[in-house]
Formats: sequence, C-alpha cells, structure tokens
Amino acid sequence: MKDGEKRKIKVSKRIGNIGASNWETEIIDKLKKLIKSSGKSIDAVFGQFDVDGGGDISASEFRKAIKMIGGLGLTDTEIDRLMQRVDADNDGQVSYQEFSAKFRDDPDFEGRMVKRANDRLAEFKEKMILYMTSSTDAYKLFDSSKEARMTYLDWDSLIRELCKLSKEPVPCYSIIKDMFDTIDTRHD
Ligand SMILES: [Ca+2]
Ligand SMILES: [Ca+2]
Repeated sequence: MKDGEKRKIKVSKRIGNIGASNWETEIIDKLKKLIKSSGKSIDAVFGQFDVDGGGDISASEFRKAIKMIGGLGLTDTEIDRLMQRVDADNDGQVSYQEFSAKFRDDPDFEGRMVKRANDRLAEFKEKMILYMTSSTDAYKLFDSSKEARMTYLDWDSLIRELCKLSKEPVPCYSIIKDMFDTIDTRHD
C-alpha cells in the first residue's frame, strides 16, 4: 500500500467517526420533521408509540413504532441506540417528558411543562379535598397495588373519577401524564 492510500483510509475513518457521533441527532431531526409534517400533535404520536397505554414507551414499543414510520431503514441495533439517546434517565422506558423533550420543536418546553403540571396538580388537589376529603386519602383509595406507590393507571382512574364528580371534561393524556410524573417524583 502506498503512503497516499494509507492517509486516505485514515481520513475517511475519522470522518466516519464524526458521522457516528452525530448520527442520533440526525435521525432525531428527521423524526422531528416527520412528526411535524404528519400534522399530529406530540400527544397523539406518543399515544401511538405507547401501544399498551401504560404511559411509557418500552424498547419493543419503540422498535415497532420506528419501523412503522418507515423510510428510515434502521436496524434493531440502530433503533436501540436511538432509544438510548431519547431515554434520558436510562431506565429503559421513554417517558412522555423524554419523548417530547427530544421530538418537539420548542426550547422552553420543559420549563413550561413543569409549571403547567404544577398548576394542574394544585387544581386537582383542591378537587380531591372537595370531593374525596384529602389528597392522601385519594391516593390511598386509588393505589391498586396497596404498596403506597401509585401506577400511572391508578392515577389515570383517580383523575377520571374526579372529573366525573366535578362534571368536568377529562384532561388530555399529556396533562394527566405530566401531573403523574410530578407526583411520582415527590412520592418516591
Ligand atoms: Ca407502553
Ligand atoms: Ca426513561
């Protein structure tokens, strides 16, 4: 091999590495554009990914959804790599907040989400006191596992019941999920 050829190989390897480190970012940008052009809200897209409605996207749900989107031609390994990037807290599940933080075009989004969740939570706590004596009693009542740890589904039924009692429309998925994430971190 001539010296010139060796150098060429070295250079292209280095470019290959740079490409690899930006690879996830590129795919995320592509997905962001796809989601935007679909005209669907981030809530709707998250709901499609979260097939079992548990409130989180598992690795297998993520794989299936990405494959359904099509056109990206990613392998399972590549999809898993992408998921690792989206799964910011590394618990093996993509939460609504992690999902929207990556796929929504909005830099202030997270701050506003936290504020919105806290505002809504305060509202619902008032309702709990009004209709169910105290929020602690309400949590106990809907904690189906009785392990003092509410699941997302427990929380969802609590909110639905409250809305029934107060004759108000049930908030959309993302709002229920935001509040749950806020409560969950406080109770853990
Ligand atoms: Ca799920
Ligand atoms: Ca996660």
